[in-house]
Amino acid sequence: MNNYLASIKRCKIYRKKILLLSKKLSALHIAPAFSCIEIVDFIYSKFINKKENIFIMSKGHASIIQYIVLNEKGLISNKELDRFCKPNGILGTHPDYGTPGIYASTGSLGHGAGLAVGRAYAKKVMKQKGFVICLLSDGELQEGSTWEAVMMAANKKLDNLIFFVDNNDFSGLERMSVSHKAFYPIDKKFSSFGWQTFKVNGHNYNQINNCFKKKNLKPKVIICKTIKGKGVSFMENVPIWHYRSPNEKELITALKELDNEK
Ligand SMILES: Cc1ncc(C[n+]2csc(CCOP(=O)(O)OP(=O)(O)O)c2C)c(N)n1
Repeated sequence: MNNYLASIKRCKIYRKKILLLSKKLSALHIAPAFSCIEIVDFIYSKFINKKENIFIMSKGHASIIQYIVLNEKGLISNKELDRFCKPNGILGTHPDYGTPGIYASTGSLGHGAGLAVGRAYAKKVMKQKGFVICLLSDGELQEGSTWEAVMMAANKKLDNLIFFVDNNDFSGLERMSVSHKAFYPIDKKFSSFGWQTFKVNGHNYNQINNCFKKKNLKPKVIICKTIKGKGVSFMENVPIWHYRSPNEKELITALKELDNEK
């Protein structure tokens, strides 16, 4: 099976696992996770198979997809996954440094970019191999700290740094294109700071992969156009699913939809 089809297959399984977990838990942030599933899957299949690469999930509220992938890789046990957000469990709503496979505590939006730049710079200073990859939500681009990090990365010529922006156009309950018109075009903001930019469909493995055909010469950002809640029709672009969990009937409908998806 080629990489594209294998990714589609894995992502369908991840979506179903998240939906099934939502029966036991209410703090899952399903739509934020569904929007970046293909991106996280790409990052883990392409980069995190190499020890020297580091991934920081800056949009920490979507942690469940990172935990699911780490569970697939055997770093997080089924028992811990079942105890997500429960007393005595190690998995919080937001990722914590020290949890197996987690390199930074995130969740306070706007902090992951600075942490990633610091790590990438440290790699340069210490002459270490590998990339630092950071996944940001588009809402995080409202944070000044993100842009301080973007400037620093360009100044230090961090060609070992890759940002993915999950551009689902929602920040919480609001559409960015309505509430923050000046925010677009995002790629131009990054290129004006000296970054190499790409724009892709963030649900398409091949399009994301194409951004890696050439060698990195400067910090790279991939603006991924995505759909919040992608994969379940009644969740797509419906703000309430930022934090809501489905009831029994909705869960059955959602699982059926994923099963029938081509
Ligand atoms: C600094 C900070 N302010 C507020 C919040 C509360 N919060 C959690 S998610 C969210 C918005 C989510 O929108 P976005 O960041 O674009 O993520 P996505 O749409 O991908 O879920 C907010 C405001 C937070 N986690 N951190």
